[in-house]
Amino acid sequence: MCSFRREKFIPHGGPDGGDGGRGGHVILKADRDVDSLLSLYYAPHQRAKDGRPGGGARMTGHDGADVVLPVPCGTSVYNRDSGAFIGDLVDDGTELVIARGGKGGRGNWHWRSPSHQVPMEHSDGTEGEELYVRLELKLVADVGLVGYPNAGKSSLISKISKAHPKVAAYPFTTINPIMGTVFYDDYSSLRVVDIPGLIEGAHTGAGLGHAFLRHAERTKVIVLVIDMAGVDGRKPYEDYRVLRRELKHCNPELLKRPLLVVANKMDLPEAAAHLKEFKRKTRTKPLEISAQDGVGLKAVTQAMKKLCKP
Ligand SMILES: Nc1nc2c(ncn2[C@@H]2O[C@H](COP(=O)(O)OP(=O)(O)OP(=O)(O)O)[C@@H](O)[C@H]2O)c(=O)[nH]1
Ligand SMILES: [Mg+2]
Repeated sequence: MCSFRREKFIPHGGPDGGDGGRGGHVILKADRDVDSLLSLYYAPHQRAKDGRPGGGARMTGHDGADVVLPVPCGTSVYNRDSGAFIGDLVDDGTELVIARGGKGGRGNWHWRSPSHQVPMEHSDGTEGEELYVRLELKLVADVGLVGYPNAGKSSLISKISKAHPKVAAYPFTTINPIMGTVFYDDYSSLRVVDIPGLIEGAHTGAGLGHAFLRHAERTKVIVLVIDMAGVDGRKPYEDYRVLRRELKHCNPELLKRPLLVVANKMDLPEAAAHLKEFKRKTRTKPLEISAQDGVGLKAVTQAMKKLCKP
């Protein structure tokens, strides 16, 4: 504001133009009660409020209100045009300012001096930032279930948590990652994610591809669910090798995580022979379970807990 004090008994009141307020910021805030980016998908243009102009009597204008957009924990923010990584929102409550509001201008009061008593100068505010961002959600879970289609991942998660994904005898029943929470007797809990089935060549796009494996990137432990009965006519130990290879192609870091191998469908008669061969060829000690009958699940959940909290 450029203004001068004019008052009946105050001669030469002098300059008194105040500053403008700053524009609002656009802020993303991780919120554990939000579970998808859907609301931003439908309202992608977000604009914070303008700052208010300064006034006479050295009054500073109001700052513009910020826009705080809740996003799920595990959201990564990238600049859409340059692809540059801007930040991660992992813990509940963390905030990331993605576009700062412009600064307010300065009023003519600032230009006063004994030799410059009628300053008409004032400065304009600056423009706020404007940009396009790409938001990517990587679910934050403690444990990721990885396996071939039909291995029984969904059966397992539905038995150990309250998640109820569809379970059916055809491949690729699960096409989106499903979250479930396992509760323990000591009131602790672990978040488990059921990742859609992987097949050989997933890194080249076969099946549903390996894009979903990014959800495994943030897990502490990976559980490989193997169909030990070989219901779909594959060799279980081959499955194990292929799964490891696909994990490596996706992100070599994944294989450095603690890996828990689970032999599912042990209720079927073929499974025992396969398991013997599996142990010999892979030198692993899989936990034997039957997700369908609920056998051996306690050992799995306990092992998950042990690996997650060393
Ligand atoms: N006999 C037996 N069948 C099982 C067991 N666990 C799962 N199944 C069956 O295997 C089939 C596939 O199970 P799902 O849990 O849907 O397998 P999934 O790994 O989630 O498969 P996708 O979602 O397609 O990747 C279903 O018909 C289940 O009933 C088990 O322990 N024993
Ligand atoms: Mg499934």
